[in-house]
Amino acid sequence: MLKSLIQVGLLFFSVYTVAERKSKPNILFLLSDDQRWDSQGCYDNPVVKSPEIDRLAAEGIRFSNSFVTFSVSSASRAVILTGRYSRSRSNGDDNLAAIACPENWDQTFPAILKQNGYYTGYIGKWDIGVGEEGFQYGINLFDYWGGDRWHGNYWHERDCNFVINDGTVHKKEIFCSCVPGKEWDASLPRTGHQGMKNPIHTDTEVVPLKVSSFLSTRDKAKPFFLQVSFRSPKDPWSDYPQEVSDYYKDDSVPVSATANLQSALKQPEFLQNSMASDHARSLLKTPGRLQNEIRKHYRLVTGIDVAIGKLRRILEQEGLSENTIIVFASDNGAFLGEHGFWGKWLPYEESIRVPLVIFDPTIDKEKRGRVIDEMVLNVDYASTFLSIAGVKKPSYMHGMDIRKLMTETHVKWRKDWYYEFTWTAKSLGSYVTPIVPSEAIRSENWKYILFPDHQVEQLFHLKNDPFETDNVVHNPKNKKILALMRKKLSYYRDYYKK
Ligand SMILES: [Ca+2]
Ligand SMILES: [Zn+2]
Repeated sequence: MLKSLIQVGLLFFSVYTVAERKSKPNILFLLSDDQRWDSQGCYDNPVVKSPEIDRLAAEGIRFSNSFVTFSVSSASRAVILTGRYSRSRSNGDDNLAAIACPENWDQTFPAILKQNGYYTGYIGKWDIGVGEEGFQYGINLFDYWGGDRWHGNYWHERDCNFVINDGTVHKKEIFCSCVPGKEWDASLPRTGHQGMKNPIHTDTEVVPLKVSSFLSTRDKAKPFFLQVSFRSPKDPWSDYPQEVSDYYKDDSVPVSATANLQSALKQPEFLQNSMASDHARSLLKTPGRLQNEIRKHYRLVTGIDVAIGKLRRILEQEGLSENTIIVFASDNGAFLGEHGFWGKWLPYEESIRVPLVIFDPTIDKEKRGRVIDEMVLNVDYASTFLSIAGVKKPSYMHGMDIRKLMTETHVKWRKDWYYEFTWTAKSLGSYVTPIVPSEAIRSENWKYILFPDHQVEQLFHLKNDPFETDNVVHNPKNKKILALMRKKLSYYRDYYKK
């Protein structure tokens, strides 16, 4: 009896592993650029129309507390790629993507997925590493390469290399060959439609075209991983697609309680004079201007949404919708005038908090359609992708496996985490105002911020003060929590250096 049970067990075991190997899920990772968490309907935005993301959240899982550990494109993308804190390789100033370099490319998650039988592809903004060397790095890392130069273009001509190249043979020639324009830096590929002959739009039209190209040229015997890095909704915000140009025209757009000059004047002087304030101040001075800018930004968000709808239909047509996990996130947030700030970089919520929606058709139906409140980070994505592929997380990766939260109950999870921003923008030259470096500890209830160059500390009680308006660092009542936060910061700073 026992013997036959063991035999049956063994039989089941071997059948299971073969079936599992055959049906490893595909992963479609959609990464938007500079999109804060609350710019979509499913995150309670009262204005933005985002039916496709909302549906993805309703059919999948939405994460209400999702953050980035380093809030700027290049660094966040390198953190995602390596699953490591930036500090582990660099103190920052010149090469933001120093943790992702050719010497450790085989330690990144796409390389590991490839080693484990995945066919891999990349489409859109890359922005990791410096110049041609950085592109070369991406080209070597993926089977299909559709990465674009710099931030990528909003508008392309129909016969542009980026649009027509299939991403498998002439990988180096795939970059946009559209004529540079005048309004944007002329040394970069043109963004915007002015002066172009027959343009199409990057995110709503090019992305589905490129994804179809990837799907038709891939090795169909293998499961795939495809990362799509959207151009939207990063500035310039005037370049939204024509098909959404009428959206939000007549909508009243609410702005945050701290998007005003009074809040701006409350900030320490070094922050008021930093790059984060340059643009916001001028917008806040004229009523209505900020709302108009936000309308354009929201059109770009809806442009992505339209593209996601097209992608889901393509997956359905290809018979891939039941075995393809879709992950939607953003590389960093964006201020919309809060505290008089613009851009990102600083450790306030608007800058570090991003959307995360995971649609996983392979998990039980009753586990879907949920909201998960645990704090998840961009440094977790690499470990999570490997977990989906059934690959053990290497010890050098700092992140946690988000999929555990999706499939298991009572998961032991982080209660706080470390934020780092070591870059000053000095490498961009003297024409930009510097960015102020910062570090922070973000817990469920508190945020502690250190501006190391100025030795200025801030402490916010997030539960009572979600808009971070009342710095209680000097309140004697908070002595204990302040001491704890200082200790945590110095611990994490050293820990991630290794
Ligand atoms: Ca970005
Ligand atoms: Zn182009």
